[in-house]
Amino acid sequence: MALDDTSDARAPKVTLRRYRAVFISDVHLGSRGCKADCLLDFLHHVESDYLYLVGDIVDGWRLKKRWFWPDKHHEILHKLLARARQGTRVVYLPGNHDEALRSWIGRSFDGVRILHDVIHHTADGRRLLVIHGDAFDGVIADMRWLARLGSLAYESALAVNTGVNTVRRWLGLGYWPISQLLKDQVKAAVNFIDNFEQSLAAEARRRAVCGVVCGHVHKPEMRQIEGVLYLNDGDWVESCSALVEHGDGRLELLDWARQRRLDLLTVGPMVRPGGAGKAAIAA
Ligand SMILES: [Mn+2]
Repeated sequence: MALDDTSDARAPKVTLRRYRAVFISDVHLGSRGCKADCLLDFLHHVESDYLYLVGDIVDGWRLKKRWFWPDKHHEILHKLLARARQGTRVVYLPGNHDEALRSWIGRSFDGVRILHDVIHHTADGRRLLVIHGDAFDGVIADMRWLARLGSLAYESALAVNTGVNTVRRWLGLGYWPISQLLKDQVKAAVNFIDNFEQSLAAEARRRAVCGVVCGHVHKPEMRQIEGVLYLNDGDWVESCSALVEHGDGRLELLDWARQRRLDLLTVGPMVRPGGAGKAAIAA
């Protein structure tokens, strides 16, 4: 379903927004969990001077298991890369799901720079470290079996989420993000997110920057941690969120789905209960 202004009467009109910088990550193109319609809608309405692709844009892990590459995923990748030709400074910081790109770090393609991490200078003179963040994921690094367990629990939670919400939709009720709830509990059990946030904040302090922009854990966040700004741009699998910098340096976390009042069940590929595709994976 197309989601431009004319085709969906429920979506409020949005004029083109121009930001100084846009940070997105964890799009997971090539996986069924990717909310492609929502991201296409975002790209339709948002332009920027800088565009940071903060990792896990393409899900190489999924693609290796099974090839899944719908036209919309191709369109997204094409649109993102085309921004560089249109004058946007595009930086791609590969994550763990697109780690194959890490062998190209330091090079440029079609004007898109590929780097491991980068310092972004905001309009109001702050320095922000931009990095995917998987290197600071203590669970993945130290306890792979625990990460796998968490991943399994998370996938089950997503399957339950889809089933519950299909029923809720039949009953005319709204979307209820149970997976977010369950994921929070599952991962809180191993202090996953908390450790991650603390580690990234510590790295920002070590590098003497004002803050850090990252992704990886699929949990949009903007808060101070012991004197540094922790900014997580979220993901396009569940939250459909982006971090943006306004012309004056002000930073804002955009909850795009909420802003556009899109029903999360009607955008993005549907996953049938018990079915053909598990949405998303662990961060
Ligand atoms: Mn990741």
